[in-house]
Amino acid sequence: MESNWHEMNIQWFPGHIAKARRDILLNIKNIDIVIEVLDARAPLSTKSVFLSSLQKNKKHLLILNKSDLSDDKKNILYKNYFNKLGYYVVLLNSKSNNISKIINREILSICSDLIEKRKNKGLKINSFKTIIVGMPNVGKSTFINSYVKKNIVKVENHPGVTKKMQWVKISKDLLLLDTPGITEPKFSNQNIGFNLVLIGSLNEKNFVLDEIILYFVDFLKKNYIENLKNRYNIDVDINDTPNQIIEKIGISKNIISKNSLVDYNRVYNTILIDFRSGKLGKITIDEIY
Ligand SMILES: Nc1nc2c(ncn2[C@@H]2O[C@H](COP(=O)(O)OP(=O)(O)OP(=O)(O)O)[C@@H](O)[C@H]2O)c(=O)[nH]1
Ligand SMILES: [Mg+2]
Repeated sequence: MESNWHEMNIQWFPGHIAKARRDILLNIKNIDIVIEVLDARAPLSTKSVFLSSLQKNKKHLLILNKSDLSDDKKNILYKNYFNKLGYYVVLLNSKSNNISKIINREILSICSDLIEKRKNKGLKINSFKTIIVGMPNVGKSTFINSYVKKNIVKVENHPGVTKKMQWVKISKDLLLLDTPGITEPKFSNQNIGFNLVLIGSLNEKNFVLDEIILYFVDFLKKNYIENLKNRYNIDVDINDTPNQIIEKIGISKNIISKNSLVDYNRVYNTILIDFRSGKLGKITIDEIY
């Protein structure tokens, strides 16, 4: 069987993403602020290489979204990490209801020099165009809806929901462009692809889950062993193999097939659902060095 790694490299670049990237290139010239939404559980894996390469002279705000699901300590580390690289950074839960205040304050501060310039030229001072970009399913449309306080664009819990670019008028002074999630045609290493499946940015239906979940269980054992123990009510030894841990989870949660053996596929899905929904606890899967 082909490995997941090979499969991933050929499957994750559908036509509408290639088109979205072309459209972003066409629109970005007229934009004042690029707002890139990352998933705080995997901020490095969801950081777009494509966007980094084209934003040399743009103001660039990173939203570390879903920070309600990520590790609080890592949130701070990543905020500092991206600040040092020259980005403006906001940690956010886009499902909370106070985000317009936070973002407005941030935009005014980011654009203070632009406002000054416009003032001097006698132009309208605080009218801004922003583009919302990021990988699939990171919460771009949720961010917009929450910002305007109404369901203006479509949100669903799977990747590839937004298919076309869409301008959203926030107020007479602020225009937002919602874009489909974009991915890289190739990733520099396999773990990035695995992490994108784990957070739901790539659809797990296109992959064989076992390799990904065994990798994840090994990561949990090394970094979040208490979460594993608490969620599944099991003892975990640091020398356990991922397969042994899967076995323990299956027995503890009674995920057993007709032949009285642990049903591995159902355990894989349980772990995936528990992680995505936050039931495994607040976890960040990208490792920062
Ligand atoms: N817990 C949590 N869930 C979030 C947050 N933001 C978005 N979500 C959920 O994430 C899922 C995807 O949200 P969307 O807004 O559709 O994501 P998108 O980036 O527009 O996705 P595409 O259009 O497919 O690229 C939905 O189930 C949202 O409810 C957040 O900050 N916290
Ligand atoms: Mg969307």
